[in-house]
Amino acid sequence: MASSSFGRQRCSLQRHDERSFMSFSRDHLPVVVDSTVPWIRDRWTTDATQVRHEPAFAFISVPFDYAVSHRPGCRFGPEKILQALDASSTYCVDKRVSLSDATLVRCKPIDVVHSLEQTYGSIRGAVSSLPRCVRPIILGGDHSITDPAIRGVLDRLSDGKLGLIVLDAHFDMRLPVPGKEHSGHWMRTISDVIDYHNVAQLGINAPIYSEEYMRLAETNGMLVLTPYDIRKMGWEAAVGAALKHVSEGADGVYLSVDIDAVDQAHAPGTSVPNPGGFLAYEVLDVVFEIAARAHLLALDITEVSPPLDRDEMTSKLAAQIALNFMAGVVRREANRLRTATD
Ligand SMILES: [Mn+2]
Repeated sequence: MASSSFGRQRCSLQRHDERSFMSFSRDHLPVVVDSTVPWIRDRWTTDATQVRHEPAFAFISVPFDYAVSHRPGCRFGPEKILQALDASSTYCVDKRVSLSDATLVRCKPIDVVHSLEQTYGSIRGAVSSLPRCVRPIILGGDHSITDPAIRGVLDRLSDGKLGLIVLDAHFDMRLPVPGKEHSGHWMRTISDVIDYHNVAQLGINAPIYSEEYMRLAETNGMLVLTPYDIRKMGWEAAVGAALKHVSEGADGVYLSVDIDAVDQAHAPGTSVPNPGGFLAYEVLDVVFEIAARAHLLALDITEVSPPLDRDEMTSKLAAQIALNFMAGVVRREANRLRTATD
C-alpha cells in the first residue's frame, strides 16, 4: 500500500513539474483592455521643441552604468521604467490628479559612447536645450548622471541658484580619483555650482561611512535626515524642513531620487540595496508632496537595475515615482490658479 501511495505522489509531482514548464505565447493569453483608461502609451509626443505650454514633461533616457559603484545593470533601467509607464493611466487614483492636460515627451535616448566626457556632455545638452516650459525627467543610469543633468538645468537658469533635494541611502561624497569615474562622488564634483546650504539629503542610512562624512555634510551646510529622523518627525515635517532648507534664495529645486533610498524589500533591483529605507508608499508621498509644494524644475531617477529586480517591483516603483512627481506639479499649478482667482 505504502509503495503504491508513494508511486501516486511521484506521478502527481511529475505532472506538476511538467505544468510548471508549460509556456504560452502572449497571443494566446487573454488580455483585458479597458478602452476607458487614458493609457500613457497613447499620449507620447517626441518633439519637445514644439511644446509651448505647461504642464509638460520630457523623459530623457540615459542607459549608462559605466560609473556604477558595485553591480552593473542600471543601463537597462530607462527601458523598463518606460514600459511600466506605458502600462499606467494618466489618472493618479491615489492622489485624485489627472495628467490629461499634460504634454508627455519621450525624447530620443542619450547616445552612450566610450568617452565619458562626451556622454555627460550629451546629457547636459539634452537637458539644457529643452524649452523653458518643459520639465525634464531624467531616467538613469547610475547616479553619476545627476552631475551633468544639474548643469543642464543651471544652463537654463543663466545666473540662477538651484536648491537640491536628494533621496539616497548614500552621501555620494567620496573623494574623486582621477581617471576612475564613480557614481559615489558626484555630490563632491557638483559643489562648484551647488551651494551645500541649499542641499537636503533624505534617507541616508547605508552602513558604509565614517562619522567624517556626516560631519563633512553638516558642517558645510547640508540638511541630512536619516530614515530614523524622518520616522521620528513624520515625513510631512521632514518635507517641510527640506523645502525650507533648500529654497533659501533659490530660483527652483532639483529633485534626485536614487532608488536605493527605498528599503530593499520594496526596491530590490538596484546595485547596492539596503534595509531600513523608505517604504514604497513613503517615497511616493514624499515625492508628491515635494512636487506639490516646491518650484521643482527637474527630476531624476537613478540606479534602477532590471537584471537585479524581482517581478519588475523596482521599475514599477520608479515609474510611479515619475507619475507622482508629475501629479504633484499639476496639483501645485491647480492650487496656484485657484488662489489667483479667489
Ligand atoms: Mn545610493
